[in-house]
Amino acid sequence: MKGRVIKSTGSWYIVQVEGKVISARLKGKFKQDELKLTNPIAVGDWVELEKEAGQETAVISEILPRENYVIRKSTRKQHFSHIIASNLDQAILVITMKKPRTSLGFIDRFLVSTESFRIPAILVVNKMDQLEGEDEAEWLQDIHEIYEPLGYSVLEVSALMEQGLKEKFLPFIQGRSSLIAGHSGVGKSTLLNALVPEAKQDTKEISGYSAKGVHTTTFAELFSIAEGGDLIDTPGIKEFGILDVEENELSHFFPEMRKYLGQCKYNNCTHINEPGCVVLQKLEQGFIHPYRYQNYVNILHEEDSHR
Ligand SMILES: Nc1nc2c(ncn2[C@@H]2O[C@H](COP(=O)(O)OP(=O)(O)OP(=O)(O)O)[C@@H](O)[C@H]2O)c(=O)[nH]1
Ligand SMILES: [Mg+2]
Ligand SMILES: [Zn+2]
Repeated sequence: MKGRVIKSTGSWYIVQVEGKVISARLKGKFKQDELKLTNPIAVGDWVELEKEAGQETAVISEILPRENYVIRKSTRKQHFSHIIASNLDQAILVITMKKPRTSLGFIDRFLVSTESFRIPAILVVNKMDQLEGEDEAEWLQDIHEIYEPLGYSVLEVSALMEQGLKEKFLPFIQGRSSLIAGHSGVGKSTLLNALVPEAKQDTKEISGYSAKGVHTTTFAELFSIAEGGDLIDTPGIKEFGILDVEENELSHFFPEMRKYLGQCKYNNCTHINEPGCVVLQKLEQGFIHPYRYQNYVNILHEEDSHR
C-alpha cells in the first residue's frame, strides 16, 4: 500500500494511508543518492509499505521519488543535511515585526532557498494585532513594496485573533501541501491550530533572546485541513542554509535580476563591479530594490567564505 509520512519519531514513522494513520519502520538500510542525510525519510515523503503479519504496524519498503524538498544543513553533523519536508506545493514564511522581528536578510535567504528548490513562496505577516507606531508601519510598508512586485504574495493576519485566516489565508492553502516556516515564536503553531483545531500543537511565548535554541515545536509534522490540503508545521529556524549555489548562479534566484541575465557584458558576471553589468545599471535606475541588492551581495560574500 501507498502512504504519506506525516511525522517521524526517531525510528518510527507515522504514515497516513487512505485517511488512517499507521506506525511504520524502515527495514534495512536505504541507499540514498548523492546527498548525505541525517534523516532517510522526511515528512511529506510518499512511501510504499507492507503490513507486518499479525500486527498493527507496517514496514516501509520504498520511498517514492521526491518531487522536491526543503533541506537544511545539519547542526549536529558536519557535511550532512536534513530534509525538513518534501513534496511541497508551496512554502509559507511567517514573519513578524516584533517578538521577534524578522529581518529582510532572513526573508531574502529564505526566498533564495525556495527559488533554488523551485518551490513557490508566500509571506504571511502575523501578529497584526500588535502593530503600532510609525517604525512598525514602515517595516510593513517595506515588506509590501519590496516583495509584491517580485510576485510574492504578502498576507496580513493575526493567528491569535483569528483575523485574515478564512478570508485571506485559506484560499492560498486549499488543496495544496504547504510548508510553514519562520523564526521561533512568530506563531507558526498558533496559525496551524487556528486552522486545524484538533492539531493541538504546543505554543509558547518566547522568553527573550537569552533562551537561544529553545523551540516549542521540535519536529516537523503534517496536518490535513478540513477544507482540503495539508499544512506542515516545522521547528523555528534561525538561519537558513543555502546549499551549493555557485557564485554566478545566485542571481538566478532573485526574480528581479533573473530577467536581465545574459544581458551583462560578461557571461560569468557576478554583478558586483564588472563593466557593462546590466544588473548594476538597473539598480541605479531604480528597477532593483537597494535592500534586495544589498542582501544579494551579503549572501554572495557569505557563501564565498564557505567555499
Ligand atoms: N499577539 C499575538 N500573539 C501571537 C499571535 N500568534 C501567535 N502569538 C503568540 O506568539 C507566541 C509564539 O507562538 P507559537 O505558535 O508557539 O510560535 P512558533 O512559530 O510555533 O514557535 P516555534 O515552535 O518555537 O518555532 C505564543 O505566545 C503565541 O500566543 C498573534 O497573531 N498575535
Ligand atoms: Mg511551533
Ligand atoms: Zn552583471
